[in-house]
Amino acid sequence: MSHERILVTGANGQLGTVLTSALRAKHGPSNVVASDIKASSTSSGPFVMLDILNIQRLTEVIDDFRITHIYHLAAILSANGEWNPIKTWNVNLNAWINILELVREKPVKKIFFPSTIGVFGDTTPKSNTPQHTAIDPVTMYGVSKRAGEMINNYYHHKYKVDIRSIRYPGIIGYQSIPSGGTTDYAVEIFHHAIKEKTYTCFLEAGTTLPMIYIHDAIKATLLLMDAPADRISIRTSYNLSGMSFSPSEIAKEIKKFIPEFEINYQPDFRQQIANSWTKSIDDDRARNDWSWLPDYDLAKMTKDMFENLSK
Ligand code: AKB
Repeated sequence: MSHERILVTGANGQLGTVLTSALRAKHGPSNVVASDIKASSTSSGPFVMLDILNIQRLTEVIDDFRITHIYHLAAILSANGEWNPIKTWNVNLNAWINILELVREKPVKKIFFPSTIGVFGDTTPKSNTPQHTAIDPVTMYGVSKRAGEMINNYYHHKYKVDIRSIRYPGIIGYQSIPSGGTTDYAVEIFHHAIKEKTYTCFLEAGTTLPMIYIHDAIKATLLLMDAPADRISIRTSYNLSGMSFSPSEIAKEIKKFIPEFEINYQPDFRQQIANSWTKSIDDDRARNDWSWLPDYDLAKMTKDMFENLSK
């Protein structure tokens, strides 16, 4: 039986929903407490309503459930973050610092912080982006996540907190429709293809971005969190790569399943965000340190998406 008592914040989100299920399958449903600012429609284990900025409530939850591990997924993503930058800073960074301060005093052993390819900016090399490189993000999402990465490194070295983190590419999954991100098109496109056989994309045809299938994102998270501490050489956040493609390339792949599918392009403000990000990622450190290897490329992911969405 697992000795881990896990808290997942932002558990109703795109990654949270699937990660909570995976953790429950691994550690037992009662050992994984899901939390979110909004009520949950599913209840396969304990759930608490939690505004991540409410420190008193957070303290109660950690104490009441004797939490030993935290996966802090609550965040405001790149596109939504631009509508309210100060709120984004508070939710993405100040709430994280509150958690780190609490963790120093509590018997919490390990914590997980999701970072993003959104930390990369105009000065970052666009192809095969190295782990250590120029990082000048242009969105408040990227700024707050980059600050979080540096805070991770600080708390690890100063207070020995066992913090682990991944820079996720855009995540694609069939379990939910994401909102507020720049890579959301790559999920929306499947739903529109099935329902309407057409999709109007908010990015230009040739905008290549790093992406990852949800199963690989979960696999990487569990691998990282299970790795022995002496294998973790990056305490800011690990680069992670799944695949890279553009809207026109995914549309071509979708046409193999729905030949009449048509894509149109109407770029909006998210195009500028996407242009500041990189196209492909060098994740050698994740491969060397905790044996990371993705299972899905564009073709395999597209097939799996259609199989699952058609259920
Ligand atoms: C977003 O588009 O904001 C996110 C991300 C890449 O972190 N999906």
